[in-house]
Amino acid sequence: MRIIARFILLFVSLHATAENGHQLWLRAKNVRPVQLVCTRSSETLNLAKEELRSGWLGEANASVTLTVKPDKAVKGDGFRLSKNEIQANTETGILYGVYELLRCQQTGQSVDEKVSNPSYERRILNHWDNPDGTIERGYAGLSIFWRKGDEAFAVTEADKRLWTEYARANASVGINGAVLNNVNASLDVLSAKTLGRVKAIAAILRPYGIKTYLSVKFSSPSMIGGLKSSDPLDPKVVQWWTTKTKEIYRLIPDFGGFLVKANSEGQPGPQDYGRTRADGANMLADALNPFGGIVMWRAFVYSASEEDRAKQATTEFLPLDGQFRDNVIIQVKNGPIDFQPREPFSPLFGAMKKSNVMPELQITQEYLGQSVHLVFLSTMWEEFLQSDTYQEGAGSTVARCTDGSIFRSKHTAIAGVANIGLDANWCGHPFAQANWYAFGRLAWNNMLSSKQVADEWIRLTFGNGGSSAYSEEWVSNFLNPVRQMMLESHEVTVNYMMPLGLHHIFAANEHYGPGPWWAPQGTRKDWTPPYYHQADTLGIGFDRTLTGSNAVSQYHEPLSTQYADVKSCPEIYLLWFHHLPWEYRMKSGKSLWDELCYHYDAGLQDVRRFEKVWSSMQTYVDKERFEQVQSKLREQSANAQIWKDACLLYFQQFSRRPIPNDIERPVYELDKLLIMKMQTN
Ligand code: GCW
Repeated sequence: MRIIARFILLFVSLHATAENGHQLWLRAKNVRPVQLVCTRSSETLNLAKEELRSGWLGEANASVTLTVKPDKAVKGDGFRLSKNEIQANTETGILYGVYELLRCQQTGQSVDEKVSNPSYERRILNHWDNPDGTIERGYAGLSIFWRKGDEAFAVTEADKRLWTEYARANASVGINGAVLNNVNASLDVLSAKTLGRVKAIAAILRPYGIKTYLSVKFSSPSMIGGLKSSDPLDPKVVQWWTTKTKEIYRLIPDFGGFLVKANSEGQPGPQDYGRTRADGANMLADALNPFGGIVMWRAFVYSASEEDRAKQATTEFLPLDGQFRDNVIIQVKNGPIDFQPREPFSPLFGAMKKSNVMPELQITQEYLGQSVHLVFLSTMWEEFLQSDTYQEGAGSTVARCTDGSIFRSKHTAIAGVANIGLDANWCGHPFAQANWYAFGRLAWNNMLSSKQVADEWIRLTFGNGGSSAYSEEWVSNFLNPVRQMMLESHEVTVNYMMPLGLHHIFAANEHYGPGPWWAPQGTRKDWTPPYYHQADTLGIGFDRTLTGSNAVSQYHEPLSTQYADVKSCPEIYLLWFHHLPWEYRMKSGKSLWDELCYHYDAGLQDVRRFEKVWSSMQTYVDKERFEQVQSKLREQSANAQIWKDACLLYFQQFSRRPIPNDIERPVYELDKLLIMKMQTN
């Protein structure tokens, strides 16, 4: 008996110390006492105080003053910070100031006097979670919000604990909104039971400054409301949404609003009734307006028409500019197609001058190795945010076009499709946590460098809880090489998946492995890779110049000319905009075919190098995370081999050229690759 008891104890204590990654980047240790001066008290301020007490690494017994008072230099939930004082217009601003102060301490930076204002008013996670608990494009377990079964709507203590941890993690990086369900919205979302649960979630998120939003199905009035139609101009439909919206606000007074995917990939929308997208968005916006709610109306639209898919969103939305209510924000994916490993920015940014426009980024790695590949997305987002649209002269970056610096938008926002699930470590891959972190940090400050973001994240996540742990040795042997690996990881992945502007050459619908050949009979052309790579014996690439789809014309000069001219088109976008002969001379002097081969091979070699980098980190990382990352990198490099072999051997059938001799030979046969299904875990 005693032995069993001892075993249980051992198991419990082992379990308690096993590192499962659940704490994310919030790991302060060796904290010191601190004296707090704050005359007010509220749920949010109490959280702020509690965070300071449990995370203070400054001078022992120092005194810190928290003051809520109006200050013109401070905007929204921004704050004024100094070593011993945090001042803000709002209580949430105080909380953000506390997290910033603690982050400085925990990462070993000095706390400089400064005002910090958010780049975007709304910094929102989009959860593609379904009511049955599954997650579309989720790779880290089931939903933290929804589940199926008898207990689906019971709000348990475990639920509350998890939602609190989730809220805290978000607030610590400035995220202040969560869309709780999939844009492919279920009709159940507006049921009384579901709204009851939303109310419970909202109650937990509220003190952390986070608003809840819902994705709604446009056809709800006819599908669940008993109406004959869902025509946005039908007064009964308007009335239905008005009543429903009131019901929601009765339950959740600070409800954020609706996210809508309409007339896109089979979803219903205003066009089903001969109305415009603006008619649809405005009808919902009017219902929300009395309560201060907003509509995020997605521009992810394309149909099986003959027009180049990359052009369709702009063709449809640009003529509607100026027709949307000021509480509508057009939510545009970063690129014109669909979260590909690399895309140029969507030409809608900066072009819709009379509408609120917000970027949608994808944190979940649908097209970037899911929860297996180590890919730090911050560099990709930085490249996007800093892209110059030239819409109002040089320097009209996407960041400035969307954050209110250039256009006087009533609302500014940015969304990221979440990578969060019930997995103990939330995101599947330990390094995928860095993408959640980076989204929040860039949403708060869209000028941050990825280098800084990576640096912070590594220190907080692997640094043993505080600045005292950052010896020079640790910095040079752990932090620097790991940060370098993170900063290179996106380019490396692009290299072994889709270099030089190639895009959408995945096998089947799971978007994981390579399938440049994938085109089952009867499948819509624009859902198959050959539509995108256009490889033939003459060359490869999608001609989007005047001789092709002329998508280049959607960009503002000088970009339009720059992209159209093969000489000035950046090589990272070459095959996005041009169909070129295999023997085309690249800037390196190599032929296009050879260059393609070198890119694929470099990607593979670099992942192998990452494996070695990580293997040398054993002494700096707990066993669990060390081994988990090691095993995932092993799989990533096996996958990179498959990507390289599949793409080169397949395209070689058209190029009819040898793979340069100094490149490692493919190890697979093409006919095996054609039938191979790459596993995602
Ligand atoms: O990227 C594609 C995904 C779909 C997704 C869609 C969208 C939610 O493959 O799974 O649906 O985009 O963004 O609406």
